[in-house]
Amino acid sequence: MNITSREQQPTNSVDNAKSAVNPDVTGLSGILSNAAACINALGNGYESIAGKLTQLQDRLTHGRFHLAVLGQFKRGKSTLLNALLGEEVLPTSVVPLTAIPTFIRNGERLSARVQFQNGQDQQWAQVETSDQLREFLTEYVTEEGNPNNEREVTQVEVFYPSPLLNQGVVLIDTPGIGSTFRHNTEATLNFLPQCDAALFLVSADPPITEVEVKFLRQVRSKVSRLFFILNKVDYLDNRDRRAALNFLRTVLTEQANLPADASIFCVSARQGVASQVEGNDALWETSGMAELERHLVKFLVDEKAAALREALGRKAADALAEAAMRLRLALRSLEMPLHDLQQRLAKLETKIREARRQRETTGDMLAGDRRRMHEFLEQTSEQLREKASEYLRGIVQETLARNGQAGEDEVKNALAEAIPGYFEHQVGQTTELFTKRTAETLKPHQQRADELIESVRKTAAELFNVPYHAPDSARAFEMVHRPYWVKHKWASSLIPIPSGLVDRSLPASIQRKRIRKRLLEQVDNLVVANVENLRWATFQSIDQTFSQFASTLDRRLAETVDATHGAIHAAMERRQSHSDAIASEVAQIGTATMELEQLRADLNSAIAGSRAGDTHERA
Ligand SMILES: Nc1nc2c(ncn2[C@@H]2O[C@H](COP(=O)(O)OP(=O)(O)OP(=O)(O)O)[C@@H](O)[C@H]2O)c(=O)[nH]1
Ligand SMILES: [Mg+2]
Repeated sequence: MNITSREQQPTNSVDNAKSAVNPDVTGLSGILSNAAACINALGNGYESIAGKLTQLQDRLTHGRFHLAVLGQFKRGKSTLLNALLGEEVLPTSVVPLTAIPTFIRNGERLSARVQFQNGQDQQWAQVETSDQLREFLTEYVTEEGNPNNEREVTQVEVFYPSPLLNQGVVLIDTPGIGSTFRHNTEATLNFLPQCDAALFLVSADPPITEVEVKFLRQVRSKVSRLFFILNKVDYLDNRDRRAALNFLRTVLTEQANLPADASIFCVSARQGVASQVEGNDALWETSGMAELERHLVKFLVDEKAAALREALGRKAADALAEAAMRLRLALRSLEMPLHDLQQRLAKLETKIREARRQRETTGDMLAGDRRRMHEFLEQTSEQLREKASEYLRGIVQETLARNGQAGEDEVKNALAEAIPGYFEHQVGQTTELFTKRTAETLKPHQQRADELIESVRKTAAELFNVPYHAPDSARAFEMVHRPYWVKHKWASSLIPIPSGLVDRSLPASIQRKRIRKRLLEQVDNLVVANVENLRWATFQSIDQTFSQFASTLDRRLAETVDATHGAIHAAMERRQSHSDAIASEVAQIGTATMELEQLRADLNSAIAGSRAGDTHERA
């Protein structure tokens, strides 16, 4: 094992603000890197925005999609990741263990990098075997090796060659919530905004707890794409497994407001690891891991690139807008007489309190609209069931009538031919209907949300006499579509009807009647299955759109408050403590403001360009 010593990273100083922008780099990624360098050079108060931009740029370059495993302590999160990787890379234990979020990325050879709180040091390990890697990680990511995070680690990255990680997906092992190590819960809650999707893990034994339900609600407000996993099913026989699954489903539906048919994967991560180590394919299937892996691969192929680009573009635009507003407010706050500044700040604080009260009212109205949208979906599905049943039953009757001798095979072929086209058409109509209806429903909310955020920005802008940018509604709200269901394979095959002894002894006409009856019953089952697929996918789209809308609103409001109140407050503190340094700071901010404005304009045209089909930098 080769562990390098801590390396010093170059630091940015205020002096290089003018040279931070490199005119030679272009495209979305170049703009992000210039914007990060420019903001980074501003130093105090801007570190988080600069850090955000650097991370976004990095993720764009590598097409990195953050898929985290979340859950209560000891549910088997690290074991599940080991099963997916095919080796015991991450430390696991019977006591609460993982303490630091661990990012597992694709790499040509096994290695790990640890970053520390001072942001300047890092430690690398190049290793030969997964055992060595696990030993190294134990020193940094576990309660055992790094109690209370006394080593002041912020992040650990593991580089590992794996086909699952090939396409830029980053799997993230997170500390379990709810253990006596409260800092582990905090580490995971702080990490949630970085998740693009998550596997929410509970175990069959013990069953889901109140702590987990509360955590799930928090997760749902931050992560819109979730997969549920019931782990440790090897403890249970088939009957108990069904009971555990039913219990989980009831809790998810009644207490976490999830749809009754949300997909839940039953797995034994422990058997999954064993099957990988032994190369036992049959055990990989029976452990449930094979099905989970297939589902994940499909999700990543279908949705990763779009989801990532959408997330990164929006996050970058928000970060730049926030920085621009902050700079202008800081400038005014530094120039204004102190007494005046105090009075204006007090007025802004009153406005912020009012906006927070209004946000609560919007939340209640959104919940009502989401419920009504679900009811409308139920009605639409019921109508579609009736319509589809009538249509497909018609095909059965017609095929049988066309030829008195037509049997099961002819009917089967006729249905297999008709079903995909029929349901594809219904998908198109349903998508159109719900996209339109969701847009109509959310439009007034969007207007109110814009007004709310605008009112805070406007108050700050007016009080401090700076121009303000109205929020960009089109970018803030986008309907969530789930492309996978459009590519769904429709259920269209009939189960062969066994002709029993009784049937064979009956006259031919009665035999045909019985076959027709059974065919019609099966048609009804096919209708139920297909309509159900469509209903469930639409349900998810609605739910995700509403959740995303609410969490976007919260994020925008919090960022607005931070960008206005935070900047003014910081400037006031500087006025009170270092009045002699203010003149040079004012000049510096003036230059940075101009640079940033140019970068914002560049970014907006780059996003517009990529939307219009410019796929040069596609993640
Ligand atoms: N029987 C059984 N045990 C499992 C399974 N998955 C994990 N375990 C065991 O559960 C214990 C906890 O597993 P970990 O993977 O460390 O759990 P974790 O969720 O990462 O725990 P924290 O990092 O503390 O949050 C270990 O003893 C595992 O061997 C499983 O599918 N079946
Ligand atoms: Mg763990």
